[in-house]
Amino acid sequence: MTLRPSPTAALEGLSLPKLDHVDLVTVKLPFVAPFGTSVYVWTHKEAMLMRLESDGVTAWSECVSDPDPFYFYETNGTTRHIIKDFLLPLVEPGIALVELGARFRHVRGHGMAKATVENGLLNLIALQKGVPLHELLGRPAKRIMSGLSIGLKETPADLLAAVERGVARKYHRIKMKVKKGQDVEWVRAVRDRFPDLRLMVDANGDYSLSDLAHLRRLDDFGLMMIEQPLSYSDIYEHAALQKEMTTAICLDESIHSLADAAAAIALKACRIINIKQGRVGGLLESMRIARYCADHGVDVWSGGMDETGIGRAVNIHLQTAEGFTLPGDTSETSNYFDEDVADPPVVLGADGFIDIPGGPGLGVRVVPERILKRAIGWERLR
Ligand code: OSB
Ligand code: MG
Repeated sequence: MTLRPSPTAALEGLSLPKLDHVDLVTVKLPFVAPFGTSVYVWTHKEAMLMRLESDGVTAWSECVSDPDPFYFYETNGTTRHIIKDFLLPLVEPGIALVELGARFRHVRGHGMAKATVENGLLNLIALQKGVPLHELLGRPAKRIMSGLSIGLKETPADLLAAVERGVARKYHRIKMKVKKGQDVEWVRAVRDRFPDLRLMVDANGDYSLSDLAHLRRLDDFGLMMIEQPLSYSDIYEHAALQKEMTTAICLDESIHSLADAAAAIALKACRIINIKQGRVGGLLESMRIARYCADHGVDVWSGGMDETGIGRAVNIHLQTAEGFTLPGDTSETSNYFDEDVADPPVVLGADGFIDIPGGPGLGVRVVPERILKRAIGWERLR
């Protein structure tokens, strides 16, 4: 038997830099169009950004919480509270990054808050070393697969037009949101028009097991997967559903940690997992989950939270890690924003792939004037 290095081996020798300043900056950016899901319709992105400064080097990270608890329990209010009162006090210069992980485990849950701090520190360390984030993670560069998430639309014609635009851009797969009463016939309309499209649906937990007969009708459409059909907190009932459906189930909301992923796999609750680095507490836990899934024959992709260019870049670097076998929710910046806070925007190549932005750290440049233009709150924590 050959012993493989742990998925986070490259990070084991790192220690934390000193921090001269830490700020939380909340920005509000209009979406190019409302983003509808079974749980809410968002018209703006309200993102809490973290700015770290150390010896003249500035590193940014993005918290993926929303102002509301409609997708996930954390909100911009709770993430601020947890970061300020519990996580940041644990960040001591000179301690090992792995020691910080151990300290963070004392705080239960609140993965989005943890990921914000961890992402900021990793970006800062990468900038100080002059290496791209994926290199700090121990991963070689590669081109990243793209995927589009299409929100609920007013009419099937609007949906078909959005799918058509995605197909023309050469996205590697298209996901459409569904909800009760807006599912089978809408999927049929897309499938009839695009017979070979790599297509999947996301219900954000809108169904229950009593909808089994209805959900099984989705098996006719050759979908890549159905994402989170049942409750946001369930694993067990998804196992019962997966037994009765041929379409692969993908879990999103239910997976907060490696332990959750292991439970879901042991119960055969899904065949695919959506890893959002924010939802699971950061890049290190994401890499552990992806490795575990690879070892257990479960496909993984990187989810998105309609991030600004900061969080979008983090998701791109993450996808160099072992185990990310499927295209994720990584779309062009222009799908959400006319003007982002960071440059360059994400743009697909002619073959639908995304190039990792070049240069140290995230490889994107946060534009101060755009931050000032979009800022609705600024708090100095240190
Ligand atoms: O369920 O994957 C989801 C966006 C916000 C909250 C939840 C979800 C989503 C998306 C969009 O589907 C992902 C993206 O394009 O970034
Ligand atoms: Mg989802």
